[in-house]
Amino acid sequence: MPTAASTPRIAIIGSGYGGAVAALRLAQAGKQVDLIEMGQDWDKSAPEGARFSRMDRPDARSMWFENRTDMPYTYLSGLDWINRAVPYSAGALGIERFAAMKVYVGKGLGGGSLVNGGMAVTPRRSFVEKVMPQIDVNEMYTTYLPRANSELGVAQPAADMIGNSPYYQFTRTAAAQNAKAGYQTVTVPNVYDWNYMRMESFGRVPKSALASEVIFGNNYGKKSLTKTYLAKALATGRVNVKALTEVTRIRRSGAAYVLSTKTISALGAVLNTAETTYDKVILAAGSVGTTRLLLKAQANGDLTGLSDKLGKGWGPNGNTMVARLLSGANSTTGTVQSGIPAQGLMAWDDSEASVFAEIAPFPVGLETRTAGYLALTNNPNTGTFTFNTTTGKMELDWDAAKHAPSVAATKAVMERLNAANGGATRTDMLENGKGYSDYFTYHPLGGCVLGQATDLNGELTGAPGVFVMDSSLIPAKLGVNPFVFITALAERNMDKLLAAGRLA
Ligand code: FAE
Repeated sequence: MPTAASTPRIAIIGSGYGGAVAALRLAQAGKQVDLIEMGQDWDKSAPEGARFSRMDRPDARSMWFENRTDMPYTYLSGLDWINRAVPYSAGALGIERFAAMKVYVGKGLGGGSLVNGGMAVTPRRSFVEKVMPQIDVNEMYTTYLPRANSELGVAQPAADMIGNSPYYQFTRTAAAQNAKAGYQTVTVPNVYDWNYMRMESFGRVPKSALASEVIFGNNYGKKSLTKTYLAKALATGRVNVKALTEVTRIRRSGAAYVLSTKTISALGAVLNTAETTYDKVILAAGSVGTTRLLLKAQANGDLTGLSDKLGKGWGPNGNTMVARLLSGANSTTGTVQSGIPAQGLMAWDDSEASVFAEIAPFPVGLETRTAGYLALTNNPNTGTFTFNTTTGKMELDWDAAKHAPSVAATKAVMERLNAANGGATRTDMLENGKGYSDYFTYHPLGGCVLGQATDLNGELTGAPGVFVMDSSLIPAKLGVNPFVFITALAERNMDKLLAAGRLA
């Protein structure tokens, strides 16, 4: 049915950072939108306090249709002690599995903001100038990054918590070891409410970050998107959330687009399928989700004329995880640990040896004398997604060889820490006895790169009226955790698209 240009039917696919920014800015511009999200609307699924599970007590709310948890640190002392069987259902943490790479993703209204560590870091300008020369970087640093930080509620960690709390002994010990090895320690801003965390430590409010909640969601304290962008967007009354609804196909129909959807119960039973026509479609299903929908549409002939750059420019943001077993005096990391990281080792100069190693907690309730790190690195390699029409699955060519420069850079830093402080890299916590992870990421980036598979505002080449708004726009790496930049880029693109009348 034709609609007047002033009332376009608009769908947003996915409700993470890109989707949440798009929903808010469209609603504020007076547009009605359908926000289609394959995961649960957790605020509706359960009362506050009962939405998410602890890391050490996983249950049906934890994993997205898995029979068992699959945590980044798989073992302790080589024992299969960490992962547990869980009921197969629509939990908050998903894993996209490829031949040699596992991509962790958030599932539900709020996307990755539900399960991530809240680390909200503005990338260094010199590096953004290198990786995204196609944008006006000045505008990002004067307008869009400040706006994103403000809307997301980013704050520096509380000095008293890092300085004195027993929950941050792990970070103090690692910081002292950085200093001894001649490395700089930096604080890592976060969207966790530090006042709330302080009250947790006093026992005045229900514990969340201090009770092993993070990767399966936080019941309190974390300003996930449902408390920031999405709360504002929903308050306009113009955003219609369709939760537990997956877009399975996008195809062109004249000047409009037909989305096929499948709505399920939390246990996975298909409740209905539908086809709905929209004038404008915003893809915000994340790097993997967006690229998969588009490559599938290209392979099936549902969308023609797409760029041959589609699927390219992917990377894991150089993510490499490592743990050191500390030795000697001053090597305790505490029997209690906050789930929210607060500091990192900064050894970044934009060269390929650059490492930003965030000091990661390992809150298992034991003194493990273990310093964990999530290292972000400057890996020169990129990956490519392709769609296999025989299996109907998207494939990714990232492997250990492509990851090797990230491992080498991280290893150089860890060896210097070990040489200065004693201690050794643990090989009893990751898969296959590895000391450095090269097979998973929390930070998938790229696949539908801005200005390559899209125009410079995110409109998909060959498909006018389809816009990409998420982490797939950013090629491969950023040098820091990505959600602040993803948010800022979506703000930029929405400003430009609305001003140009592309969403009218
Ligand atoms: P994302 O947030 O992934 O949202 C995509 C949404 O689309 C999800 O809700 C999906 O369920 C939904 N979806 C996918 N496919 C479909 C479909 N076909 N139909 C309907 N819905 C669909 O996308 N980043 C940081 O900056 N700091 C951190 O501390 C940090 N820690 C992390 C820890 C973990 C465990 C994980 C998994 C990620 C972490 N990240 C962190 C990464 C960050 O959350 C991620 O870069 C962003 O969430 C990506 O934002 P997008 O908008 O691209």
